[in-house]
Amino acid sequence: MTNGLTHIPVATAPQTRKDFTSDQEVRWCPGCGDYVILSTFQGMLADLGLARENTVVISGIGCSSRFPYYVDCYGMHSIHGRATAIATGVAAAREDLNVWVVTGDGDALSIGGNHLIHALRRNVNLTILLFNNRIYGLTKGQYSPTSEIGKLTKSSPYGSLDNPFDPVALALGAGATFVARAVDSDRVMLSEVMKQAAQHQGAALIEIYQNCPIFNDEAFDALKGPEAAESLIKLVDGEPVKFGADDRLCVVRGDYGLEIVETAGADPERIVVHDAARPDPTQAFALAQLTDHGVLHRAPVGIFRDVDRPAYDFELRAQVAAAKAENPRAALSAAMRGGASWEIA
Ligand SMILES: Cc1ncc(C[n+]2csc(CCOP(=O)(O)OP(=O)(O)O)c2C)c(N)n1
Ligand code: SF4
Ligand SMILES: [Mg+2]
Repeated sequence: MTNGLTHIPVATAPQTRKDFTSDQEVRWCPGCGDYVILSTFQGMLADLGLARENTVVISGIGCSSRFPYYVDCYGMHSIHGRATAIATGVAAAREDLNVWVVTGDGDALSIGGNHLIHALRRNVNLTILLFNNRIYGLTKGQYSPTSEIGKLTKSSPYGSLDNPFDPVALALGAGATFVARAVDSDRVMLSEVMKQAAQHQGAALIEIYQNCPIFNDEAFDALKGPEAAESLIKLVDGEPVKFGADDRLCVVRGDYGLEIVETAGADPERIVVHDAARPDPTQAFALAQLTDHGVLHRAPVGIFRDVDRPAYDFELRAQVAAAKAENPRAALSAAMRGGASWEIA
Protein backbone atom coordinates (compact mmCIF):
# COMPACT_ATOMS: atom_id res chain seq x y z
CA MET A 1 0.00 0.00 0.00
CA THR A 2 1.27 3.53 -0.77
CA ASN A 3 2.28 5.67 2.21
CA GLY A 4 0.91 9.22 2.52
CA LEU A 5 3.94 10.36 4.54
CA THR A 6 6.66 9.44 2.04
CA HIS A 7 7.25 13.07 1.02
CA ILE A 8 7.28 14.54 4.54
CA PRO A 9 10.70 15.28 6.10
CA VAL A 10 11.39 13.44 9.36
CA ALA A 11 12.44 15.09 12.63
CA THR A 12 16.17 15.41 13.20
CA ALA A 13 15.88 14.46 16.92
CA PRO A 14 13.45 12.34 18.96
CA GLN A 15 10.29 14.25 19.95
CA THR A 16 7.87 14.03 22.86
CA ARG A 17 4.29 15.16 23.41
CA LYS A 18 5.66 18.37 24.98
CA ASP A 19 7.26 19.37 21.66
CA PHE A 20 3.76 19.58 20.18
CA THR A 21 2.24 21.42 23.19
CA SER A 22 1.84 25.17 22.62
CA ASP A 23 2.02 27.88 25.29
CA GLN A 24 -1.65 28.80 24.80
CA GLU A 25 -4.12 28.44 27.68
CA VAL A 26 -6.57 25.65 26.83
CA ARG A 27 -10.09 27.07 27.02
CA TRP A 28 -12.40 24.09 26.96
CA CYS A 29 -14.82 23.32 29.82
CA PRO A 30 -13.57 20.99 32.58
CA GLY A 31 -14.24 17.37 31.61
CA CYS A 32 -14.60 18.10 27.87
CA GLY A 33 -13.61 15.13 25.69
CA ASP A 34 -11.49 17.47 23.56
CA TYR A 35 -8.69 17.38 26.19
CA VAL A 36 -7.97 13.68 25.82
CA ILE A 37 -8.13 13.88 22.03
CA LEU A 38 -5.62 16.75 22.13
CA SER A 39 -3.10 14.96 24.33
CA THR A 40 -3.49 11.73 22.33
CA PHE A 41 -2.89 13.68 19.12
CA GLN A 42 0.20 15.43 20.48
CA GLY A 43 1.68 12.12 21.65
CA MET A 44 0.83 10.46 18.35
CA LEU A 45 2.58 13.25 16.38
CA ALA A 46 5.71 12.74 18.47
CA ASP A 47 5.57 8.99 17.70
CA LEU A 48 5.15 9.65 13.97
CA GLY A 49 8.54 11.37 14.09
CA LEU A 50 7.90 13.93 11.35
CA ALA A 51 9.36 17.43 11.31
CA ARG A 52 7.17 19.77 13.36
CA GLU A 53 7.53 22.55 10.80
CA ASN A 54 6.05 20.22 8.17
CA THR A 55 2.91 19.51 10.18
CA VAL A 56 -0.20 21.69 9.84
CA VAL A 57 -3.59 21.54 11.57
CA ILE A 58 -6.51 23.40 9.96
CA SER A 59 -9.87 23.80 11.67
CA GLY A 60 -13.22 25.50 11.06
CA ILE A 61 -15.28 27.08 13.85
CA GLY A 62 -16.56 25.43 17.03
CA CYS A 63 -15.17 24.36 20.40
CA SER A 64 -13.28 21.54 18.71
CA SER A 65 -11.93 23.97 16.14
CA ARG A 66 -9.85 25.77 18.79
CA PHE A 67 -7.52 22.78 18.48
CA PRO A 68 -4.80 24.41 16.29
CA TYR A 69 -4.02 26.98 19.03
CA TYR A 70 -2.93 24.19 21.34
CA VAL A 71 -0.71 22.19 18.99
CA ASP A 72 2.78 23.59 18.51
CA CYS A 73 3.06 23.31 14.73
CA TYR A 74 1.65 25.34 11.85
CA GLY A 75 -2.10 25.79 11.93
CA MET A 76 -5.13 27.82 11.00
CA HIS A 77 -8.40 28.44 12.85
CA SER A 78 -10.29 29.22 9.68
CA ILE A 79 -13.88 29.81 8.54
CA HIS A 80 -16.98 27.88 9.61
CA GLY A 81 -17.28 24.75 7.46
CA ARG A 82 -14.36 25.63 5.20
CA ALA A 83 -11.47 23.74 6.82
CA THR A 84 -11.49 20.92 4.27
CA ALA A 85 -11.51 23.42 1.37
CA ILE A 86 -8.56 25.35 2.81
CA ALA A 87 -6.71 22.13 3.62
CA THR A 88 -7.27 20.96 0.04
CA GLY A 89 -5.40 24.05 -1.19
CA VAL A 90 -2.58 23.52 1.31
CA ALA A 91 -2.20 19.83 0.41
CA ALA A 92 -2.31 20.58 -3.32
CA ALA A 93 0.37 23.28 -3.05
CA ARG A 94 2.77 21.43 -0.72
CA GLU A 95 3.44 17.72 -0.93
CA ASP A 96 5.94 18.03 1.95
CA LEU A 97 3.23 18.86 4.55
CA ASN A 98 1.42 16.47 6.87
CA VAL A 99 -2.05 18.04 6.71
CA TRP A 100 -4.71 17.51 9.41
CA VAL A 101 -8.24 18.90 9.54
CA VAL A 102 -10.06 19.27 12.85
CA THR A 103 -13.78 19.82 12.60
CA GLY A 104 -16.99 19.31 14.61
CA ASP A 105 -20.25 17.61 13.67
CA GLY A 106 -21.82 21.00 12.96
CA ASP A 107 -18.78 22.42 11.19
CA ALA A 108 -18.23 19.33 9.01
CA LEU A 109 -21.77 18.20 8.34
CA SER A 110 -23.99 21.32 8.39
CA ILE A 111 -22.31 24.33 6.81
CA GLY A 112 -19.27 22.30 5.70
CA GLY A 113 -21.03 19.22 4.35
CA ASN A 114 -20.37 20.12 0.74
CA HIS A 115 -16.63 20.70 1.22
CA LEU A 116 -16.30 17.52 3.25
CA ILE A 117 -17.83 15.19 0.67
CA HIS A 118 -15.80 16.69 -2.16
CA ALA A 119 -12.48 16.40 -0.30
CA LEU A 120 -13.34 12.74 0.33
CA ARG A 121 -14.51 12.14 -3.24
CA ARG A 122 -11.35 13.69 -4.67
CA ASN A 123 -9.17 11.75 -2.24
CA VAL A 124 -7.03 14.72 -1.22
CA ASN A 125 -4.05 13.63 0.92
CA LEU A 126 -5.23 14.88 4.32
CA THR A 127 -6.52 13.42 7.57
CA ILE A 128 -9.83 14.67 8.94
CA LEU A 129 -10.62 14.36 12.66
CA LEU A 130 -14.38 14.82 13.03
CA PHE A 131 -15.17 15.48 16.70
CA ASN A 132 -18.72 14.24 17.03
CA ASN A 133 -20.35 15.36 20.28
CA ARG A 134 -23.77 15.28 18.56
CA ILE A 135 -24.40 18.95 19.46
CA TYR A 136 -23.29 22.49 18.64
CA GLY A 137 -21.08 23.15 21.67
CA LEU A 138 -19.67 26.62 21.01
CA THR A 139 -23.04 28.23 20.34
CA LYS A 140 -24.48 26.74 23.53
CA GLY A 141 -26.26 23.55 22.68
CA GLN A 142 -28.36 23.53 19.52
CA TYR A 143 -29.04 20.13 17.91
CA SER A 144 -26.68 19.11 15.12
CA PRO A 145 -26.84 16.82 12.06
CA THR A 146 -25.80 13.89 14.26
CA SER A 147 -28.24 14.51 17.14
CA GLU A 148 -30.86 11.82 17.63
CA ILE A 149 -34.49 12.33 16.56
CA GLY A 150 -36.44 13.93 19.39
CA LYS A 151 -33.39 15.79 20.78
CA LEU A 152 -34.55 18.44 23.20
CA THR A 153 -32.53 21.65 23.01
CA LYS A 154 -33.25 25.37 23.22
CA SER A 155 -33.60 25.40 19.42
CA SER A 156 -35.77 22.27 19.38
CA PRO A 157 -38.02 22.60 22.45
CA TYR A 158 -40.47 20.03 21.06
CA GLY A 159 -37.75 17.63 19.94
CA SER A 160 -35.66 17.60 16.77
CA LEU A 161 -37.43 16.12 13.74
CA ASP A 162 -34.22 15.61 11.72
CA ASN A 163 -32.95 12.14 10.85
CA PRO A 164 -29.25 12.08 11.84
CA PHE A 165 -26.31 11.51 9.52
CA ASP A 166 -23.91 8.69 10.26
CA PRO A 167 -20.54 10.29 9.39
CA VAL A 168 -18.99 6.88 8.65
CA ALA A 169 -21.75 5.90 6.20
CA LEU A 170 -21.66 9.39 4.67
CA ALA A 171 -17.89 9.18 4.10
CA LEU A 172 -18.18 5.71 2.59
CA GLY A 173 -20.96 6.95 0.32
CA ALA A 174 -18.73 9.82 -0.83
CA GLY A 175 -16.08 7.29 -1.89
CA ALA A 176 -13.63 7.90 0.98
CA THR A 177 -10.64 5.58 0.87
CA PHE A 178 -9.97 5.52 4.64
CA VAL A 179 -12.83 5.66 7.14
CA ALA A 180 -12.61 4.94 10.86
CA ARG A 181 -14.34 5.60 14.16
CA ALA A 182 -12.94 5.82 17.69
CA VAL A 183 -14.10 6.88 21.15
CA ASP A 184 -12.36 9.81 22.92
CA SER A 185 -11.66 7.82 26.11
CA ASP A 186 -9.86 4.94 24.37
CA ARG A 187 -6.48 6.60 23.87
CA VAL A 188 -4.76 3.45 22.65
CA MET A 189 -7.22 2.80 19.84
CA LEU A 190 -7.49 6.50 18.97
CA SER A 191 -3.73 6.88 18.68
CA GLU A 192 -3.37 3.74 16.56
CA VAL A 193 -6.19 4.76 14.22
CA MET A 194 -4.68 8.27 13.86
CA LYS A 195 -1.28 6.82 12.93
CA GLN A 196 -2.78 4.54 10.32
CA ALA A 197 -4.88 7.38 8.93
CA ALA A 198 -1.80 9.61 8.66
CA GLN A 199 0.05 6.92 6.74
CA HIS A 200 -2.85 6.48 4.34
CA GLN A 201 -2.27 8.25 1.03
CA GLY A 202 -5.45 10.17 0.24
CA ALA A 203 -8.34 11.47 2.33
CA ALA A 204 -8.81 9.76 5.68
CA LEU A 205 -11.74 10.48 7.96
CA ILE A 206 -11.89 9.51 11.63
CA GLU A 207 -15.16 10.08 13.44
CA ILE A 208 -14.34 10.56 17.13
CA TYR A 209 -17.16 10.21 19.65
CA GLN A 210 -16.44 13.16 21.94
CA ASN A 211 -18.28 13.89 25.13
CA CYS A 212 -19.59 17.41 25.76
CA PRO A 213 -20.39 17.36 29.49
CA ILE A 214 -22.06 20.77 29.34
CA PHE A 215 -24.59 20.42 26.52
CA ASN A 216 -24.80 16.69 25.71
CA ASP A 217 -23.41 14.81 28.67
CA GLU A 218 -23.48 11.02 28.71
CA ALA A 219 -24.15 10.80 24.96
CA PHE A 220 -21.60 7.98 24.73
CA ASP A 221 -21.84 6.50 28.23
CA ALA A 222 -23.20 3.19 26.93
CA LEU A 223 -20.02 2.81 24.88
CA LYS A 224 -17.69 3.34 27.85
CA GLY A 225 -16.86 1.53 31.08
CA PRO A 226 -18.03 -2.00 31.84
CA GLU A 227 -20.92 -1.82 29.34
CA ALA A 228 -18.53 -1.29 26.43
CA ALA A 229 -17.87 -5.00 25.91
CA GLU A 230 -21.52 -5.50 24.99
CA SER A 231 -21.93 -2.33 22.95
CA LEU A 232 -18.69 -1.72 21.05
CA ILE A 233 -18.12 -3.87 17.98
CA LYS A 234 -14.34 -3.68 17.54
CA LEU A 235 -13.35 -4.19 13.90
CA VAL A 236 -10.05 -6.02 13.54
CA ASP A 237 -8.76 -6.56 10.03
CA GLY A 238 -8.72 -10.23 9.04
CA GLU A 239 -10.67 -11.31 12.16
CA PRO A 240 -14.27 -12.54 12.48
CA VAL A 241 -16.51 -9.75 13.81
CA LYS A 242 -17.43 -10.90 17.33
CA PHE A 243 -18.11 -8.95 20.51
CA GLY A 244 -19.68 -9.16 23.97
CA ALA A 245 -18.39 -11.07 26.97
CA ASP A 246 -16.45 -14.12 25.70
CA ASP A 247 -17.44 -13.16 22.13
CA ARG A 248 -21.03 -14.08 22.90
CA LEU A 249 -22.33 -12.15 19.87
CA CYS A 250 -21.22 -12.01 16.26
CA VAL A 251 -22.10 -10.36 12.95
CA VAL A 252 -23.38 -12.64 10.19
CA ARG A 253 -24.47 -12.12 6.60
CA GLY A 254 -28.25 -12.19 6.50
CA ASP A 255 -30.51 -12.22 3.45
CA TYR A 256 -30.50 -8.42 3.07
CA GLY A 257 -27.54 -7.15 5.05
CA LEU A 258 -25.70 -7.88 8.25
CA GLU A 259 -27.31 -9.20 11.42
CA ILE A 260 -26.20 -9.62 15.01
CA VAL A 261 -26.77 -13.12 16.44
CA GLU A 262 -25.56 -15.33 19.32
CA THR A 263 -22.21 -16.82 18.33
CA ALA A 264 -23.12 -20.20 19.81
CA GLY A 265 -25.93 -20.73 17.32
CA ALA A 266 -24.32 -19.01 14.29
CA ASP A 267 -23.37 -20.78 11.07
CA PRO A 268 -19.54 -20.27 11.02
CA GLU A 269 -19.65 -19.85 7.24
CA ARG A 270 -21.85 -16.76 7.60
CA ILE A 271 -19.80 -14.96 10.26
CA VAL A 272 -18.33 -11.82 8.69
CA VAL A 273 -14.53 -11.62 8.53
CA HIS A 274 -13.48 -7.96 8.49
CA ASP A 275 -11.55 -6.88 5.40
CA ALA A 276 -10.84 -3.14 5.40
CA ALA A 277 -8.88 -3.35 2.13
CA ARG A 278 -11.82 -4.77 0.18
CA PRO A 279 -12.22 -2.53 -2.89
CA ASP A 280 -16.04 -2.79 -2.82
CA PRO A 281 -17.32 -0.58 0.07
CA THR A 282 -20.58 -2.54 0.46
CA GLN A 283 -19.50 -4.58 3.48
CA ALA A 284 -18.01 -1.52 5.24
CA PHE A 285 -21.28 0.33 4.59
CA ALA A 286 -23.31 -2.59 5.98
CA LEU A 287 -21.11 -2.61 9.11
CA ALA A 288 -21.78 1.13 9.52
CA GLN A 289 -25.53 0.34 9.54
CA LEU A 290 -25.06 -1.60 12.79
CA THR A 291 -24.67 1.75 14.58
CA ASP A 292 -27.71 2.56 16.68
CA HIS A 293 -28.50 6.18 15.87
CA GLY A 294 -30.91 6.86 18.68
CA VAL A 295 -29.43 7.35 22.11
CA LEU A 296 -26.30 5.36 21.24
CA HIS A 297 -26.21 1.84 22.64
CA ARG A 298 -24.23 0.02 19.97
CA ALA A 299 -21.54 1.06 17.51
CA PRO A 300 -18.77 -0.55 15.47
CA VAL A 301 -15.37 1.11 16.02
CA GLY A 302 -12.00 0.77 14.30
CA ILE A 303 -11.04 1.04 10.65
CA PHE A 304 -13.99 0.35 8.34
CA ARG A 305 -12.13 0.94 5.07
CA ASP A 306 -8.52 1.41 3.97
CA VAL A 307 -8.01 1.10 0.22
CA ASP A 308 -5.53 2.47 -2.30
CA ARG A 309 -6.62 5.01 -4.91
CA PRO A 310 -4.55 7.80 -6.51
CA ALA A 311 -4.63 10.96 -4.38
CA TYR A 312 -5.97 14.11 -6.06
CA ASP A 313 -3.10 16.40 -5.10
CA PHE A 314 -0.44 13.99 -6.42
CA GLU A 315 -2.28 13.70 -9.74
CA LEU A 316 -2.81 17.46 -9.87
CA ARG A 317 0.88 18.21 -9.35
CA ALA A 318 1.81 15.66 -12.04
CA GLN A 319 -0.68 17.22 -14.45
CA VAL A 320 0.64 20.74 -13.80
CA ALA A 321 4.25 19.58 -14.24
CA ALA A 322 3.39 17.86 -17.53
CA ALA A 323 1.57 20.95 -18.82
CA LYS A 324 4.51 23.17 -17.82
CA ALA A 325 6.92 20.87 -19.59
CA GLU A 326 5.18 21.44 -22.94
CA ASN A 327 6.04 25.08 -23.73
CA PRO A 328 3.75 26.90 -21.25
CA ARG A 329 3.95 30.27 -23.00
CA ALA A 330 2.66 28.79 -26.24
CA ALA A 331 -0.16 27.06 -24.39
CA LEU A 332 -1.21 30.26 -22.59
CA SER A 333 -1.08 32.37 -25.71
CA ALA A 334 -3.08 29.73 -27.64
CA ALA A 335 -5.69 29.76 -24.90
CA MET A 336 -5.89 33.58 -24.93
CA ARG A 337 -6.25 33.75 -28.71
CA GLY A 338 -8.24 30.53 -29.15
CA GLY A 339 -11.71 30.04 -30.57
CA ALA A 340 -13.38 30.83 -27.26
CA SER A 341 -12.49 34.56 -27.32
CA TRP A 342 -14.25 37.44 -28.99
CA GLU A 343 -13.48 41.01 -29.89
CA ILE A 344 -16.09 43.46 -28.70
CA ALA A 345 -16.86 46.02 -31.33
C1 LIG B 1 -21.03 31.47 8.93
C2 LIG B 1 -21.31 31.09 10.35
N1 LIG B 1 -22.50 30.56 10.67
C3 LIG B 1 -22.75 30.21 11.96
C4 LIG B 1 -21.81 30.39 12.93
C5 LIG B 1 -22.13 30.02 14.36
N2 LIG B 1 -21.48 28.80 14.78
C6 LIG B 1 -20.26 28.83 15.35
S1 LIG B 1 -19.72 27.31 15.81
C7 LIG B 1 -21.15 26.61 15.24
C8 LIG B 1 -21.40 25.12 15.35
C9 LIG B 1 -20.33 24.40 16.08
O1 LIG B 1 -20.70 23.05 16.26
P1 LIG B 1 -19.68 21.89 16.02
O2 LIG B 1 -19.05 22.01 14.69
O3 LIG B 1 -20.39 20.63 16.30
O4 LIG B 1 -18.50 22.18 17.08
P2 LIG B 1 -18.45 21.99 18.65
O5 LIG B 1 -18.58 23.37 19.22
O6 LIG B 1 -19.57 21.10 19.06
O7 LIG B 1 -17.09 21.38 18.88
C10 LIG B 1 -22.01 27.54 14.69
C11 LIG B 1 -23.33 27.24 14.12
C12 LIG B 1 -20.56 30.93 12.53
N3 LIG B 1 -19.56 31.10 13.42
N4 LIG B 1 -20.34 31.27 11.26
S1 SF4 C 1 -19.27 23.36 25.43
FE1 SF4 C 1 -18.97 21.14 25.34
S2 SF4 C 1 -17.67 20.80 23.54
FE2 SF4 C 1 -17.51 22.96 24.10
S3 SF4 C 1 -15.70 23.08 25.43
FE3 SF4 C 1 -17.51 22.88 26.74
S4 SF4 C 1 -17.69 20.69 27.11
FE4 SF4 C 1 -16.33 20.94 25.33
MG1 LIG D 1 -20.35 19.45 17.95
